[in-house]
Amino acid sequence: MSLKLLITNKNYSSWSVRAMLVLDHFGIPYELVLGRVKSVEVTNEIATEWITDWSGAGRVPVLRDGDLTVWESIAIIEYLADKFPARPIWPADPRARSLARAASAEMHAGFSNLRGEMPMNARRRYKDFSYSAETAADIARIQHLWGDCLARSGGPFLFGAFCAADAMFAPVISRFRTYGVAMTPVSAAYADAVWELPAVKGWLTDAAAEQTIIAKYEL
Ligand SMILES: N[C@@H](CCC(=O)N[C@@H](CS)C(=O)NCC(=O)O)C(=O)O
Repeated sequence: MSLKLLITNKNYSSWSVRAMLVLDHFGIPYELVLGRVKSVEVTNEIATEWITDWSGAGRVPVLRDGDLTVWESIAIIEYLADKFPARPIWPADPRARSLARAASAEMHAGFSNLRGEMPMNARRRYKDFSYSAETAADIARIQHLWGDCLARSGGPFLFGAFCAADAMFAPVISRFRTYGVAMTPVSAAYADAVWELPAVKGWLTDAAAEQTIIAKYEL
């Protein structure tokens, strides 16, 4: 198999999950490889590879296609869209595609308060989790953005059919569920639609079964 995706785990590694969902949802064959980070203390580590042997950036995900190495989740997704043009990884309509890319770029570059205060932990559920006003603003912006996209497309996914933008936000849905974030009815229906996808169900089943524990993400 020529494509290999290096990740650390499926429970905590939100950027890994984004690339993995694109591969899984669009039926692209690949080999999953588990990597480890020198600086992170992990219990029950089962990784076989040092991430720094794959990428100087030292972060996951990393995609290898033969002698080509691509890092950064969004660049990996763009590479997959280029390599598999018959798969609708981005919307076909150029206007919708530009908005899907804008939403994905906003996710990739932003929402640092949400990401910092609510690390992804797909299998955990917290009650009465409190968060800062800055994180509340991130949550409001995300739900506003989803509402705009869904109103424009008619749903059930942000741009009609599931695309890369939905993969970029799937870990946010996981965070909302983990930390009990209240969602608008429109956001909740969108989250439910994403959670019904076979690729998402597979991710969550695997995450729940993982033995790896990263203490700093167990709040
Ligand atoms: N901007 C990068 C972020 C990648 C990233 O931060 N990955 C985390 C795991 S989700 C990581 O490798 N953390 C290890 C570390 O920071 O040492 C991307 O989009 O791929």
